[in-house]
Amino acid sequence: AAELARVAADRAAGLLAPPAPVRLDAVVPAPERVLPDPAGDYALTPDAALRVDPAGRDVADQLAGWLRPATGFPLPVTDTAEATEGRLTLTLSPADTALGGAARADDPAIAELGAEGYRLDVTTTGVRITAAGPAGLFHGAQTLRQLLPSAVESATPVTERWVVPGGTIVDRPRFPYRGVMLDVARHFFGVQDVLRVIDHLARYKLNHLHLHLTDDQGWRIAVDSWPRLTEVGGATEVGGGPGGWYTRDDYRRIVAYAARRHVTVVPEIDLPGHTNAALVAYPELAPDKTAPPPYTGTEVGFSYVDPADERTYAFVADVVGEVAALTPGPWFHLGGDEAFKVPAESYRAFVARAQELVAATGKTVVGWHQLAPAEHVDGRVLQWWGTNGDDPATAAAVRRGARLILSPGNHAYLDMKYAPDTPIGHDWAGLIDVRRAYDWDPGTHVRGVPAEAVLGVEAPLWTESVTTLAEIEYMAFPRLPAVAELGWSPRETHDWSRFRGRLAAHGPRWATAGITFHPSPDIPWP
Ligand code: TNX
Repeated sequence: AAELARVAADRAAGLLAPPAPVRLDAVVPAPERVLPDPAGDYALTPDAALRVDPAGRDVADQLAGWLRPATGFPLPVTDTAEATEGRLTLTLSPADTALGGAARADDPAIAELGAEGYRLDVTTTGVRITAAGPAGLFHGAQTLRQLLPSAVESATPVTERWVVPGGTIVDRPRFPYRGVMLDVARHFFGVQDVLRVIDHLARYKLNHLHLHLTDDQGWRIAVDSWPRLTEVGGATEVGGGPGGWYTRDDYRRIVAYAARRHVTVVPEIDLPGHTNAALVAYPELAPDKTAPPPYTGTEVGFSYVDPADERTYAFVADVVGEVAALTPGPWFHLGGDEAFKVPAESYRAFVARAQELVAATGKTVVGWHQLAPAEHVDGRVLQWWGTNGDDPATAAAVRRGARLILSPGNHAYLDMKYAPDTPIGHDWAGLIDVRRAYDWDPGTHVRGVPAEAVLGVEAPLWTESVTTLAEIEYMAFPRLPAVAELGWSPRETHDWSRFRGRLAAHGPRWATAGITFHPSPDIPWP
């Protein structure tokens, strides 16, 4: 009994021990400006309420939803107009209004923080997040979530002192485009898995989810005018598994869930190569008009739709039209990589026509940087996945007006192994430990491409060897936060030793949230 009592007392002491204090500068990605005020710590208490402007209501509801399970507090959400009590306040500041009395002379006005920036003030009496719009409030709310003890990630109530460190954060992104690509073609991932990945993006202020929807091994998005694409082309995947596809409603659900988290979905239909699944479904699209066998291996570069047949362009127009109509975001990704069997001249001609078909839907063309030699179309964006930072064709396309998304294979690829003993993944672009994922600069990475032409960064996850949500998470954590920081944080904050320290504190968060991660030896986990 004495032993039991001692154990119980130890446990209680453990529960009551003050949490490891979170520092105001512990946020990932690093904020633009952090002004700690050690005298201003705020303790969230059971009577706290959230007050919000009507347009920020949905963000406040989400924030309350993140905080209620672990705290067990009711955290009612009320309109700023009706309630005077409340310790967490989310306000939208109209673009022409400078900050009130709390503003320091050298602070940018909220309007200057843009659509995604925010200001967060923590004082002994409460927390205030101010932004020009809901996206900024949302990013501010994610910052607040990181400033609470890691136990906030618990799905059930925890006894804890819910202290938020005092001070002010003024923050906005370096680049407007910050993304992750998920290959749902090599292995199919259901809607629930994709929604969880969107939550992971949102934590780290990533704002684009690029879905690689089609490839040799499977076609994953329903197209009403070409139903066999999914009925036949969707029924395979790498390794011979059952595959799968998204119905129009599935896709709408993904898009809507992402939108609520201020994430834009970028659909990719990979053309003219990587199309074996489409050719199995519709042999008329094949150069020799015969159906190839379904493909469940992992080679690339062997398939292509017939660039010499008008029927192919009708197909592209139908597919692009339907997928664009389902997609509220401004982007449409045409793929364009590894069409090794298509001669350069017909490749360029095909791409030029396909780009026009995208433009006709009102979307902006995105494509892998192999699109570069094709003629320019207004606003087009190339996605750099090279490994040597040097490609004259890409630099020339940028001079003609293209912008660039940086996904260098040897830094940003989430499917590369961390180390030789990583159980899944590739190594064709080298091994990518956390430091390698972090230590590069998107603004200066490609020769001849000025920082002004860089739209942002994206971390692609190809899934030839990735078969489960846990494996997605294992490859993404902790490299996804590293790439997110390159996309969000000002270059002046770039510092490997400080980054690894900040990142280390996220391990317990992931563990508590049930997120699988690679316990990289690069990081001084607590
Ligand atoms: C190259 S990167 C590909 C993909 C593969 C990937 C594997 C790119 C645009 N194409 O088809 O899945 O390598 O790392």
